[in-house]
Amino acid sequence: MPREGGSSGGMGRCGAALRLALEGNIAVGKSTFLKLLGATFPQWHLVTEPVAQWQKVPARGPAQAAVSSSNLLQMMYQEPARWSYTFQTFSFLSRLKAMLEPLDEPESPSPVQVFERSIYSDRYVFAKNLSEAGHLQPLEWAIYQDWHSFLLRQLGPRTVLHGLLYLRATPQTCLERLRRRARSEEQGIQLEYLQQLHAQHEQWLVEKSTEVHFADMKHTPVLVLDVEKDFEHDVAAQGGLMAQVKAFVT
Ligand code: DGT
Repeated sequence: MPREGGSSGGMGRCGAALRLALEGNIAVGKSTFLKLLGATFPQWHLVTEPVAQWQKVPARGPAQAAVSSSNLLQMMYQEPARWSYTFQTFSFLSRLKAMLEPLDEPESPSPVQVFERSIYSDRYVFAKNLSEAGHLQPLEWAIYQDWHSFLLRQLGPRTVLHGLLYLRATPQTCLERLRRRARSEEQGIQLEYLQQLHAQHEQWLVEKSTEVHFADMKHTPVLVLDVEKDFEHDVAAQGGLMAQVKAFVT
């Protein structure tokens, strides 16, 4: 069970499936990478990030009827000081639900589950960064951390990941990919924000200087995958990346 303090190591499984998260900066190529994993390992269970849910959050009237919807992603980018805490509660909840969702076929031999981002990047990349940038008030950051730790301790082994795949590229490259895909909510994103998120990923996954509060996650193996060079249309690069993932899980 994940608990505060102590340590453990190795890619030990809990239950049948090996659970991995795919981490990396905004627009680094996680969705493309996930599709590649799906094509290479068709028996794996892949869970995409619910960005569409964040873009259309239903608001409910007194009788619980959906009266309208809000684009929380856009609200967070437009007014970060007002909406960051709300965003992090919602993104955490959607990530937790995805993680706790039972597999469709519990008896199937699906040996590996891969989640696009995780309840850990929610805290150790995004919420931490928003706190350091002053968009989460100290009180909000304290409350976030309190319920995050409490819930994960209560939920125990089901919230443990056995490995982390870190897609790594420079912030400049991510910015170019972000501009190319032109998601409307992200128009105002500047290089500085991607540099901050890059630094958070590096501290957490490479330098290991971020304090991780869960014993079962302190020594989770990390596979760093260099995707500075665009792999989307490069079959040889794709083969190299998939071979690294295969070696990591076996
Ligand atoms: P990809 O496939 O590597 O291009 O990845 P994206 O950009 O589709 O997916 P991702 O996870 O980087 O995020 C989608 C959008 O949501 C992006 O604008 C960043 C934002 N976002 C994701 N998670 C969080 C979070 O926990 N907090 C905040 N503030 N923003 C987040």
